[in-house]
Amino acid sequence: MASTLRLIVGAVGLVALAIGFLAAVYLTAPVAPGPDLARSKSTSKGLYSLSIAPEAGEPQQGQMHAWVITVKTRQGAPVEDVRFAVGGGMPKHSHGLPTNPEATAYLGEGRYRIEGVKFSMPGWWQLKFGITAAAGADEAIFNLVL
Ligand SMILES: [Cu+2]
Repeated sequence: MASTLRLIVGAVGLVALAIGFLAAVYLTAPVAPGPDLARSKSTSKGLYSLSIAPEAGEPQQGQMHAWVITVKTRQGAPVEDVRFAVGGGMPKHSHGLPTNPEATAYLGEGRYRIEGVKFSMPGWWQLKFGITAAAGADEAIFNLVL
């Protein structure tokens, strides 16, 4: 009888140890870093500061929609006469955008409308903006998760 009790206490102790070990592993495991979802950032060479916003609510999967991108100098002055190259895709799927978005209008104050954006599936997308203006050519990548 005493030996059975010792066995049970031992088994319970082992289970507790295992749970403690798993909890320690789980709690100290590094959290997988998600993509940076900032919608305002400097271009890679620091020539411009960009911010993007969907023109009419958050984009839905499969829906053609437009973004407004604001281009400012490092000092914060609106940038006019920008030439854009818009690209992107899904980095985890190795495919590009299903459409060819374009800047279609200058809205003033450094703001431009980018039309023809479509995210055809859920997941992690990137929008890449090549910016060419008086200060030179630069680019930035924005991450979006649908
Ligand atoms: Cu995909």
